[in-house]
Amino acid sequence: MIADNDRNGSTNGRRRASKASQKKVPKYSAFSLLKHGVGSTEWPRAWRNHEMRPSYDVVIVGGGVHGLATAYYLAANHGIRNVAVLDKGYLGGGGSGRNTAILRSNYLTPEGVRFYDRSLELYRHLAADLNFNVMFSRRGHLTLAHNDSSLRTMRWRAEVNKHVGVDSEVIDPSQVKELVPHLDTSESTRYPILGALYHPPGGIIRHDAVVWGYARAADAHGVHLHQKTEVTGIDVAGRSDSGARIDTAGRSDSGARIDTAGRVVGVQTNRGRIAAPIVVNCTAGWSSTISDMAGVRTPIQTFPLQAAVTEPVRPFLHAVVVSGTLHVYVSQTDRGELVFGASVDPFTSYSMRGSLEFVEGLAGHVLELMPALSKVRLLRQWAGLCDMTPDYSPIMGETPVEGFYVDVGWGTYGFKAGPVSGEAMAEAIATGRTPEIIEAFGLDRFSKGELVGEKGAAAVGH
Ligand code: PYC
Repeated sequence: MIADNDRNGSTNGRRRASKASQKKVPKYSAFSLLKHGVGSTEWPRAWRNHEMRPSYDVVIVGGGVHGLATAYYLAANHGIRNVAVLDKGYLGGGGSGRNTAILRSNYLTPEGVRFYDRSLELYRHLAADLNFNVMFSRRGHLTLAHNDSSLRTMRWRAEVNKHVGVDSEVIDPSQVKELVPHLDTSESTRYPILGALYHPPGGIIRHDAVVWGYARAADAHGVHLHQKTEVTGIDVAGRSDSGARIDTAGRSDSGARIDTAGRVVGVQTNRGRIAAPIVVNCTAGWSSTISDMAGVRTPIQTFPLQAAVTEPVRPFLHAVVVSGTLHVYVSQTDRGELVFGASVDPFTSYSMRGSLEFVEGLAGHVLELMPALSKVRLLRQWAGLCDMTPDYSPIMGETPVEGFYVDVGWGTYGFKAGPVSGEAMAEAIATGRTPEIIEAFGLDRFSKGELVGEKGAAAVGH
């Protein structure tokens, strides 16, 4: 927790410095577009480069949507501005720029539905909040059922969703056909469509714009964004069993109970050391290696997930379509490209290369769903990294190491949770209390056996 008098810096001098570092951001508007167009003037850079300070109140590791949103809400909601976001590459170069930008809240558990619905709510207002066009497009989300057991899970999800106030219902194949006429809903396919979970609030968004919008707004509040800054170590003071890693039950490698797991005092980076009483792990892909640096073990395995995009075609697909059985999900961007994804690769790896096997499998499955796409050409493919937990829910909040927070283990759900995660992590840090909306996602749930099983809500095969 950060004490009230520390929020803008613990001395008046630091407070003044912090205020001075806030920037008057020119508004993006029709008027400024006209002004810059007519005057041929340069747009100011969206965020600044800063010298790295020797210390910050909060250091956030990971410059994707989670890290940037946490920084933004720390500053905007709680006045905590002496904050640095570190990324070993560039902002949004990890999972935030590699996902398929699908938004939805039709999860299976009440905890999950409530959480992702708050995110959707924040996404709906994000363009206005950040003064940045994030191109949110609410267009409806369909999860197809090709067998009785999926249909049963869809009904279960629909009931939980309605109970929590989220709009979802199971529809039959003729209603599916009305929404997506190009889907093959005949009974002669290998896996006929028996129905679908229809979730009208679901949609897509421009994922890069979300990252840039949060970065620009965080910078305007005085947050420092340091790209090409790799964390190589996390400094922890006062641990009783120095060097041991701590598991979810607070035990060391040797099984001994650790009385004090210590407190975080800073990070080592490729650009030098930074002192900080609070360090937040907002990484994806390398989240377990970063947590390990603080001596905190997380039950996470990392798998690549591949995606691909086609050349643009005339708009014809006005909903997001997911088929877990065929391992495909597809949406059409405003530019007309079709964005596809499939299952996670069947092995743990940190590789982000695409494979021929993936596109061959994808093409076959897409054509089973929409035979009319046989002439459309793929333009690009790529991969991102998914940190899978045993129950397909994230790990959020403070850890046994005082001041070391995690916002990790997102599996294939991370991007859609960005805003609510940032909001909740910022609140946890500012108040020292775990917000109710993330209470179920603590690290200790694994030792207590209180898992939050979300596998049944996965769009992606596993
Ligand atoms: O959970 O909707 C989802 C999703 C789509 C792609 C990856 N995850």
